[in-house]
Amino acid sequence: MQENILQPEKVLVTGISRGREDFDYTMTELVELAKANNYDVVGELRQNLDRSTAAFYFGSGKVEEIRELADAYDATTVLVNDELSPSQLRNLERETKHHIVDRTQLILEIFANRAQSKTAKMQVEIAQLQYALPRLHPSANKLDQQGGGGVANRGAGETKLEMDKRVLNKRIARLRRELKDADVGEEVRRAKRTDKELPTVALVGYTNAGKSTTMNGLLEKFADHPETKQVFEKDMLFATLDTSVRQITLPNNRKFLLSDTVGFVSKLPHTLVDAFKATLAEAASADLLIQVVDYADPHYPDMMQVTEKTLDSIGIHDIPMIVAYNKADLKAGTVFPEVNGDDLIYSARDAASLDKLTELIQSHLFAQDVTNQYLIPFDKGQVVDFINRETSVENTDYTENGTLITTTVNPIQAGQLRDYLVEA
Ligand SMILES: Nc1nc2c(ncn2[C@@H]2O[C@H](COP(=O)(O)OP(=O)(O)OP(=O)(O)O)[C@@H](O)[C@H]2O)c(=O)[nH]1
Ligand SMILES: [Mg+2]
Repeated sequence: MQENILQPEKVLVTGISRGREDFDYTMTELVELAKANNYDVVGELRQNLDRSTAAFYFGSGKVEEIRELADAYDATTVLVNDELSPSQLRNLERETKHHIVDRTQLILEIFANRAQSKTAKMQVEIAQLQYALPRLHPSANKLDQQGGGGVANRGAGETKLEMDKRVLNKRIARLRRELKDADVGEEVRRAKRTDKELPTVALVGYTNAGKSTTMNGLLEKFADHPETKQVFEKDMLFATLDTSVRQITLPNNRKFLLSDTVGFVSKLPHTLVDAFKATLAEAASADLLIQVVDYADPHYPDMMQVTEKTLDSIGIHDIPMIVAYNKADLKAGTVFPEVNGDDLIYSARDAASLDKLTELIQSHLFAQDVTNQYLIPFDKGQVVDFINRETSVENTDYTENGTLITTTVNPIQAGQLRDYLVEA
């Protein structure tokens, strides 16, 4: 293996409180995001301030302090905990004499580094271009507080700006067209086509909560084919950027589709949420959501709030949800697996936990199933085949009048088999 001779870039982590209770948590998370992007965090600077200032984001006096601290620590870049306006970004860069990266840009960089599939790459690029668009500026050296730039300032610079904007807009439009052709939903539809009306379950939640590990655990136990591909799981932020869909067939022959998708983080840039709508659409069409929570992280209540808010912002409401409190093995003294209504305390690495999760999924998806007895005449072999293949058979008897089968069926199958029903 080649040794990495590149020294990680040294950064200073900064932010203002805005009177928010989750300030501490978002600052801690900013450090994690910085590490995820291979930055070396050498210092931190916080300011208690209720509102950001239009020109500098920070209040008076702080900008000078940032410059001195960054110099003292030999930091090349200053990370800021919020998305900055174009003018705040320019002004801060000029006054601190350091490269400024705001939270949005940092998250965009991580996504860009992680993106593997063509679709993920296109989605990230759209988000990056949309971030860049309002930040193109012809007079980067001029102090301006409102970001307007001024109409009096017409000249060669502005012409170039217009041209740059046109190029970016054209690129965005082209990527959008290509994305539409690539059709992110294709994998899902393919799975649905071959398997008729299978119910779908989507794993959602904060990044690094254990969604992919949960999916792999269920696949190992119940995948339709032994060779069904596992999904990528890793202890890092945003390991998953694409949606994967797999079929699960339970021992009682009940089937459903399970999907794993991109995780959330606090202050997820709206350009990214927008760009990833197609990827997240799978969760939007699910019959059941499993919100995976990292129960071992002390900040898990904040993370749940962010998840609920993000789901809401992408238009996901009113889908039944199991809340699955994961990594119970890392939380000393926790008894697991434990079911409490629709909630589960579990570990994605524990077989008994996965059984409990499966029971919960079944109780949601198959609540309308009924157990019936059917009498199938001997000349209707294909009906017996259908029952054996598609339903959950409990008992089969061969009588004079045909095959007598006791089985559990869903409402659609009950309709299809109506003619053979033996009334109780
Ligand atoms: N100890 C322990 N570790 C777990 C458990 N579940 C997941 N992990 C670990 O947590 C890390 C993140 O798991 P992933 O499944 O990749 O998390 P994810 O929710 O898919 O994360 P993103 O794809 O980044 O959104 C991995 O290192 C897993 O091995 C668990 O129950 N116990
Ligand atoms: Mg994942």
